[in-house]
Amino acid sequence: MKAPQSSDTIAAVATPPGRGGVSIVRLSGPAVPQIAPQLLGHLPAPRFAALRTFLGEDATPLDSGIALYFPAPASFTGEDVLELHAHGGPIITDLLLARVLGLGARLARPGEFSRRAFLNDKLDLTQAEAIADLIDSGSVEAARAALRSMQGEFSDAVRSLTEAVIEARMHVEAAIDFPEEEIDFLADTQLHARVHNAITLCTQIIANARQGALLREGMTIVIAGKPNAGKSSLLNRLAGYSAAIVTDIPGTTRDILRERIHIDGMPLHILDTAGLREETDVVEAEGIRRARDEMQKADRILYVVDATAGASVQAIEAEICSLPSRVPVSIVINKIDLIGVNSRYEQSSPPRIELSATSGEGMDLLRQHLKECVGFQGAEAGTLSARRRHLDALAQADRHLSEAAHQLKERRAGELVAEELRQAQRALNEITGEFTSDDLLGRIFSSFCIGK
Ligand SMILES: Nc1nc2c(ncn2[C@@H]2O[C@H](COP(=O)(O)OP(=O)(O)OP(=O)(O)O)[C@@H](O)[C@H]2O)c(=O)[nH]1
Ligand SMILES: [Mg+2]
Repeated sequence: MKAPQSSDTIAAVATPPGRGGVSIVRLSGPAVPQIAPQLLGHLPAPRFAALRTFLGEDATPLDSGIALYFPAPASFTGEDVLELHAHGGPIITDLLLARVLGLGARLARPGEFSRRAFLNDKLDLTQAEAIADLIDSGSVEAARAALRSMQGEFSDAVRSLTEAVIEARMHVEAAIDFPEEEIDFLADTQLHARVHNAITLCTQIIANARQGALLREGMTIVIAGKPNAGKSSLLNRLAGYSAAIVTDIPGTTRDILRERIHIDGMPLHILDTAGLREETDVVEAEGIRRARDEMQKADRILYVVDATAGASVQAIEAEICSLPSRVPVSIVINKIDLIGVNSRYEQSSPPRIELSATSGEGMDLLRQHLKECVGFQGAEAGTLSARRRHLDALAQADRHLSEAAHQLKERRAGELVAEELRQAQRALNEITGEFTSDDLLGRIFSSFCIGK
């Protein structure tokens, strides 16, 4: 599956553009031992920091700095790697890069160093992705989750799940190979236990990975409620500016409004929607239809209620029943300034926050609540940096495993069980990259930055 050793040598600036103390130009590939002497006088001793003059054409000095040589295979990419730590100015860096390109290296494509590390089995796909996530992380929590995945926690979890699936598969395939005993083999409680064990593992990984994906990509929160409840006012408060039109006319908002905000570095996508009621015209009807569409796709719904409307707890709960059942809901009782009560946060089920979008009182409680929803506070030791791609593959594996359990219980159809388990394994292999098309690899690595 993996490509043979690269024949060309790549180079790129590994540090961000601009001025700084140090800039690093990195090279990887078989020509490093030939390029280094022309640039540095001679090849530095492996893994020792060598202070050198970097030589241009005709041995004119370009700069002086540290050279580090990592011979294959003990390097990040698994190939011969040379790092040149020069002074951090754009001109010096460009000169140095041009020099190594002149000596036979070619400019690396985005993510090409990581791709080579992956192809040389230095890291698997989730680890490579975790490096990019670590660099991009917008919060300490996201960085921690990425670090855990980079160090292999996610891959290890997926691998032990794959092992569990393989065990079950071997059991079933043995049953198929000995058809006269098939029924007995498939009735074996040990096999049922194995499949269920795999399902439990899969559920656990999904929970941890889902948290990680939320940290990385942000939760999508839909603000919903009756007209005039103060949904747009709440969006404006969260966004910190007047993004949505607010009036006292019920039915002001019709289109979906989207804002991307950060709470202490945690990304959130907030959507304001049309108030839910028996619509009065076609435009509003379409707005409400879109609101319901977005609610289906949300990670959480903030259901806003006007505190002055005097709705009882039961009445509010009845309203919530019409929302998509799969999506968690938090109740926001808005306009407490009008009834003269203090802000409050009740960690009940569903959670309930009482606030005023106009005065801003209680907004800190809402922010705290949203952070808690992502496991942003407290010990989220298991959270692993993950992407939608991983969640999709895990969901697929979960579906096949459940189907396998069903086939096993209801029909005892060995061939079908084996096929479901095979599909589950395939989905899992896609996560770590043991079974990944070139096309997918291209998409993943091209989203990395150059020099990574
Ligand atoms: N006193 C007070 N008024 C509020 C508060 N929040 C919103 N309002 C007022 O309530 C009215 C409706 O607010 P909006 O934010 O437009 O309500 P909405 O839910 O977006 O309404 P639609 O878009 O029509 O569904 C406006 O006059 C706001 O000024 C609040 O916390 N306190
Ligand atoms: Mg509105």
